[in-house]
Amino acid sequence: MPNPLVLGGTTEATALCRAMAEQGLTGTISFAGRVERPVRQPLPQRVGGFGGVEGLAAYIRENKVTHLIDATHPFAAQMSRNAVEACALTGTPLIALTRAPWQPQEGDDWTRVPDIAGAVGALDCPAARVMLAVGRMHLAEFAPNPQHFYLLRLVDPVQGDLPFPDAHAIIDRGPFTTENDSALMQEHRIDLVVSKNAGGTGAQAKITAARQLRLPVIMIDRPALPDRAEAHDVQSVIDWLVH
Ligand code: 3Y8
Ligand code: NAP
Repeated sequence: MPNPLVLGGTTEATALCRAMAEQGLTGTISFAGRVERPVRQPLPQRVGGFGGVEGLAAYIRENKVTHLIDATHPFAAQMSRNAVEACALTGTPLIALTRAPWQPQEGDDWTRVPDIAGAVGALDCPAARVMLAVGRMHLAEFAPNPQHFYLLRLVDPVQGDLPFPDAHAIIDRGPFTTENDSALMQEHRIDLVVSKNAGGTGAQAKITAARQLRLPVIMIDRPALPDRAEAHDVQSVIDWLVH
């Protein structure tokens, strides 16, 4: 019986764990512990870092993990790099469950930047009303542009002050809906959106809403990831796991 470890934290990881449980498969899903209450999962879960590559390799050995499934977010690049190295060290089969990046469509007004720093650079512009929906971890990097009003969306409240003089934080977790994001943008008179190119559906609402409202988007490209086997749907991963 396979004993997989799923690196989670995405809509796809949750869907995978639900399908595995429905098909009578066991395994463990892992979270970094970024938020107070990770979403309930149909498989046993563990929370917290492993302690780098060595820590993950030790976890694999000690828990007799037979397969590693990296279903983390495309921006969780460090975790994905560690997974490739730990699986090479321990000879553990690895597959990534990932989703294609969003592509600009008719009506989109994207300015693509290579990383968070590129987005900060693109915000060196006259005062605007910016929807900054990139989570909490990189907020401080956006401090150099205090001229803007920022509409923030966070999973958990920030302890202490926000790094901007003029900001409003919404505490909410996705997946989000287009109508909700469209209403939010109109209510706060947003005229610019900043987003990671997360792909998938959970974070996509603001991109669709921006298109409908004809708002420009600063789109942050994904970090480069090492080569590894990849699947884009849950059943392919399960077929890989059981065969
Ligand atoms: C802790 C685990 C599920 C997973 C759902 C997806 C969809 C909803 C939309 C916006 C964008 C953002 C953020 C976002 C979304 C899904 C997915 C996704 C974006 C949870 C979760 C964990 C996290 C961590 C969190 C980060 C933050 C990023 C908020 C669970 C809810 C902005 C990414 O406060 C913090 O420290 C938050 C940190 C990493 C990025 C950042 O830099 O701050 N996700 N998000 C995981 C762990 O501990 O290992 O509780 O469900 C999961 C989800 N968030 O099961 O349905 O699949 O992407 N997550 C981005 O895409 O830009 C919000 O607001 O429009
Ligand atoms: P990261 O920068 O790639 O990883 C930093 C460190 O966090 C890793 O080296 C590891 O610590 C720990 N870690 C990350 N994911 C983990 C997991 N699933 N289980 C156990 N430890 C984990 O990761 P991140 O960008 O902070 O993302 C953290 C979590 O949030 C992931 O589960 C990811 O899927 C989820 N998430 C992230 C984003 C995003 O925008 N980054 C969006 C949605 C969801 P050790 O080195 O100690 O093992």
